[in-house]
Amino acid sequence: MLRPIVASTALGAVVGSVLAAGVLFVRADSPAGAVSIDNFTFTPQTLTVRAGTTVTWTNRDDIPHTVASASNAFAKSKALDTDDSYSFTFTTPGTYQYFCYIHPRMVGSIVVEATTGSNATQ
Ligand SMILES: [Cu+2]
Repeated sequence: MLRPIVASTALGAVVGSVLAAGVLFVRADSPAGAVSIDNFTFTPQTLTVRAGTTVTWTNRDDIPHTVASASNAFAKSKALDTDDSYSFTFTTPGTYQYFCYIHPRMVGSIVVEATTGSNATQ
């Protein structure tokens, strides 16, 4: 009767280490950018990243905010409560203006630069 339990525990350990390896791979391979939302302001207001970067917005304000592309380049976030975050991976070079659709005067932009091959700095 113990055998299935042991087998399932072993499988759990294998799946766990595969997931851990996956996280390490993603971290090493895809750069990250961060924008914080505080006091009705996106900071930095303009963030420059390389193509392939995952940008994460985190709401540090005590009221909900959102992130929406001015040109519908990416799906808009839901309303982010305090400490909620929203991420999008920018793969195409360009300038992406965005705003908070609850407070449309809150604007920011992400500038995505082309990767320059193997000499690109990490
Ligand atoms: Cu807002």
